[in-house]
Amino acid sequence: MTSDTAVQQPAQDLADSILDTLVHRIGKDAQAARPHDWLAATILTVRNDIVERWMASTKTAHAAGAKRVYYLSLEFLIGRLLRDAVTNLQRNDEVTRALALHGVDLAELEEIEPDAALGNGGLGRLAACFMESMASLELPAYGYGIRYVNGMFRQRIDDGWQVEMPENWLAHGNPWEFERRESAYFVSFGGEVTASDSGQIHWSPSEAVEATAVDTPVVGWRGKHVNTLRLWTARAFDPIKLDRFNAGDFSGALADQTRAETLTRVLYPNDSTAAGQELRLRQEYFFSSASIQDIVRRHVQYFGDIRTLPDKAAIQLNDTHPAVSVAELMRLLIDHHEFAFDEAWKITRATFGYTNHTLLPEALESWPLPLFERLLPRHMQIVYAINAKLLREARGVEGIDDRAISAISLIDEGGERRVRMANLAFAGSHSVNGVAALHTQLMKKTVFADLHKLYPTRINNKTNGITPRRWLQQCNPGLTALIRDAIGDGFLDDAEKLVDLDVFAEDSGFRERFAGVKRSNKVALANHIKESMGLRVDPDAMFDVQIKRIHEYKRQLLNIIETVALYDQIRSHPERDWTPRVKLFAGKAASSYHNAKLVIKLANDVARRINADPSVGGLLKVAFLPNYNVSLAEKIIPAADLSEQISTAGLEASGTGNMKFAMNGALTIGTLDGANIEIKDRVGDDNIFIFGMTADEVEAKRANGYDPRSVIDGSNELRQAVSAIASGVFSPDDKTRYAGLMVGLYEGDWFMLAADFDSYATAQRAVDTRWNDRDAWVASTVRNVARVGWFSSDRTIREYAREIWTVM
Ligand code: 4GP
Repeated sequence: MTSDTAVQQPAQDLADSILDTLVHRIGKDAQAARPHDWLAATILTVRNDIVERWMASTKTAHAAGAKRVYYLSLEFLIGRLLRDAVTNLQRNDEVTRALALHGVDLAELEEIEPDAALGNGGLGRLAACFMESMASLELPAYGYGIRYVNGMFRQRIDDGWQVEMPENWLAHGNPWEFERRESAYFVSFGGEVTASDSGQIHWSPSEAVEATAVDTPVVGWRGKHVNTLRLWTARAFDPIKLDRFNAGDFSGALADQTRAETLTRVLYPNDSTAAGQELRLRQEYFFSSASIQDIVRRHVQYFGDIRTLPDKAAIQLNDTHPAVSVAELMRLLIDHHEFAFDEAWKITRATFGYTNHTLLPEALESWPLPLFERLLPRHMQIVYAINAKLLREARGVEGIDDRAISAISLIDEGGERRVRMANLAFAGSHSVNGVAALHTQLMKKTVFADLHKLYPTRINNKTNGITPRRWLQQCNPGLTALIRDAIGDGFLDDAEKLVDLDVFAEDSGFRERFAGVKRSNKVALANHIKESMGLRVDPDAMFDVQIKRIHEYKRQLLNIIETVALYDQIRSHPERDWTPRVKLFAGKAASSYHNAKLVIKLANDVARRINADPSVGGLLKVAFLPNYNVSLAEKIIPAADLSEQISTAGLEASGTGNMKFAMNGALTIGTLDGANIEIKDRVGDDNIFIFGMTADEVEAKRANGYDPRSVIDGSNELRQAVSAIASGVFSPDDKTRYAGLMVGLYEGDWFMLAADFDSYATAQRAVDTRWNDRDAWVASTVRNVARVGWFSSDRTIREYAREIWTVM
């Protein structure tokens, strides 16, 4: 056999298998097959390989009696899976060649795979990175969540406005998943709790749904280990009531089924209406209960004694959404396993860990007590019992006064009584962590100050990370190949080895190749922008990017106002040597978040005006790319030159986009917020553009009375930009569209855009200067890539594994 045929052989075998799958599983022949058929056939074929590794992983974990990690999250923003699986199995070339034998292009198939968007933003994407890292580090782990039929909405931009369309990722079925009918549990709601004479507690619920497991394999790097993402789907106990059906009441006959299906129908809605709130709490309990029942069942089956649960299971609560799990485990231990309260509490605390992802007050979940009690009467009793114990403990601690007691309490007594989920998660966990150093420090000082006084060793930090497989290797193959040429393969297994690249910042030949990779990524993105929105952008201009959820604290508005100011400047001083820039925005706004939606419209209005103005022609372009999701991020990030991380200091818990950009050779312009601080510490002050107030300065300014009006009036550029927007320069069709938004800046400016504006604009001009020194710019970008290997989620997961879960 020549070496050529040796290479060809597996591809031919694989091509045969894919065709066989196409015919026998999909029921099409090669002539009739549509791209989605080839996609399904390819996934199903690759999946065979994965399933074998999956079973082997499970058997090994069993045989070793290994402790398992359970990551409970209402969100998993996993994105597309084919490229992830094929790269992690290192079968890219083989699959490409096999499909080519059928005249099919793997890259085209990858593009039509739906983007699984079972999450809103940061904490959901983090969960997906963590799942991949846990598999890569060969830690036996399960992710538990909900299999939403409709994930994050699809964003359409109509005349500049966001329009939310349902996302239908399951339209063509989902070849990755396995439904496990045998793994089903009842999850109950409502009813009443009674106690027998002997004190035996009995909960008679008024309603029950069935939770069925649907499993997706998660392939680790080099395919050495495969874990499970177990998502629950809801079914009515009695799917159709035949008596009603026969009586002609068709919708009544199906009412239970509809009610059950609603539970797992959509990614949690805004909790602005009472009905929405109830659904959200139902979703939280539904998936928590099913997951805890599954964990307890598995433990008893393998290890017999439930007392050893904390030795064999570490349950991590991804924010407070699964916090009711604490009460659910207590219920099972007390009511089903007949433990005394204190012993149940000991087991529970030793098993749970809780991660907080935001200090924003509106995101701290609490449930109206009557609602909680109506839906979960037994859990309400347990919450009261936990609270009694907690407050007894607190009363004995020096320095804890009545004010502190009421802050520690699981029940918020100010106004309408509410159950505080963060306090429940905190009390029920042995570890409570923040997601970046500053955030953790602020947790201790603000929201959890009193709980921290009570349990001073419980709060710890685990700075976030990103998986370098998806966020470097897969999304940026050009850069990955260049790095391999320079420093070898080691960084693929240990991202911290990227540091070997540092010396190449000094190598002009390398810098040129590095810049060449960036340029071709920019050409690819420019083509995508041209095709998707008809806008031509120059790949030689600086790509200045802000992509993330649209939120006032993230300050897209600051960026837009600075863009308007720059536009003014370019027109007023056309003789200056302006740096050509393309300002790119993308992100979704919560459907009920009025100001965020207005910011999207403003970005689009500003873009329309600037892009049509020949006087700034090649110097400034603005684009708002619709429907931001994981796949779009994978296209944009490798092509970015400048990464905008400009939140009001103290408000962005960590950020993970900031890490992805730096790892792909973009320089950051940012505030001293979240993980930006740690990025700065690693890349060095010369390789990042920091501006604005620190978190302490923000706090002090707020305390001392901040007067935005005087700040705006004191800054020419800012005042002019604000007044242009307010007076309708960018909205001639509705001149007052932005008046309110701008008045908001004058009268309150809670997020302190005005206070940071001048410093931001100055930093932007420093960016221009550096850009114009090409060698210095590219050297800085190389140093960014070299120095951010620490932000691999492998490092983060190792820290969780050693310090919280004790599984390493
Ligand atoms: C996000 C935080 O806003 C972000 O800073 C952080 O990087 C991410 O979690 C992961 O820790 N929070 C959320 C949320 O997504 O829903 O609160």
